[in-house]
Amino acid sequence: MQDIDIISYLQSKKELVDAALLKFFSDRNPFFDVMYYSVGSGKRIRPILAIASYESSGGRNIDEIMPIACGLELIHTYSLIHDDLPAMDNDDFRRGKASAHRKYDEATAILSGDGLFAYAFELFSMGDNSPERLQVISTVSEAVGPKGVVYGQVLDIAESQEPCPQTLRRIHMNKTAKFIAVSMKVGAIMARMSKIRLSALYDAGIYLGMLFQYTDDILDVVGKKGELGKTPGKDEASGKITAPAVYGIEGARFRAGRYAALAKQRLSFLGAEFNVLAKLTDFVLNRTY
Ligand code: GRG
Repeated sequence: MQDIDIISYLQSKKELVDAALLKFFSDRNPFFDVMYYSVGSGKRIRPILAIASYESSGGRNIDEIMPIACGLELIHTYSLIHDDLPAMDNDDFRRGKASAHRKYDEATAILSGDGLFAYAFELFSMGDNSPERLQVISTVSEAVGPKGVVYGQVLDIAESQEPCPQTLRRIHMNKTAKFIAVSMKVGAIMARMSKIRLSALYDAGIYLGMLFQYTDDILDVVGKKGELGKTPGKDEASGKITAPAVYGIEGARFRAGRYAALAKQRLSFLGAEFNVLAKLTDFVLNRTY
């Protein structure tokens, strides 16, 4: 397998995802423009993971995976819009501009989230009625609903919790890791990966997802979130249970490195085609945004 420049790889896949998203939001009713305001930027990590694992698993038809990849980004965007609402994290900025409820109003932001969630499932259902597609729909619903992201958010906003390793792990696992893992899994499902390999890939995705949230927490303290209009250290100041709050910055960095190693160990089991995901893991470990 040839050596991959991960930065160019991420850039080229992001461009493909951005173009597909634009297409899914063009020439529809005016509310699509309102929803697209929030969709309009972002790193596109989840769709890129779906595409990378589809291609690493032998998938060759990008049109088969792209609507699914875009659907993941819509659910992610929906979670960010609702996370920013005054009833939740109450953030005025997102992705370098005014958050949806600040740009429009709360009702519009709530409805944007509702619309993106339903539209995601329309995209997942596009194409044939294969058993793989049904598996994608059930796998994603499980990961983002009350057994996954929704539960993670419930725990994240709950007050007076002990900042202990168990609570931190439960929040990170549900809020972030399961969704990241499933983004990888759906790509492999669509490329018809065997069950035993799917399980190794999912485990790699969980470790990558934990790593992703650790680096997100670390960047909140030492990163450049302020440049995006965010308040650096906001999580820390509001008493949120974050990796640095539980382990300190150095402890959190050390554990992030361990998650990266575990993810790469599982990926190596899957073979050289998954090298791109190992590189992506290193990118997440060292990311500055
Ligand atoms: C059912 C999906 C769903 C949501 C309802 C509001 C809510 C419940 C959940 C919020 C969960 C949340 C905000 C998790 C944070 C995950 C995270 C690390 C976000 C940052 O992701 P990036 O860095 O952001 O990929 P960009 O902007 O680059 O896409």
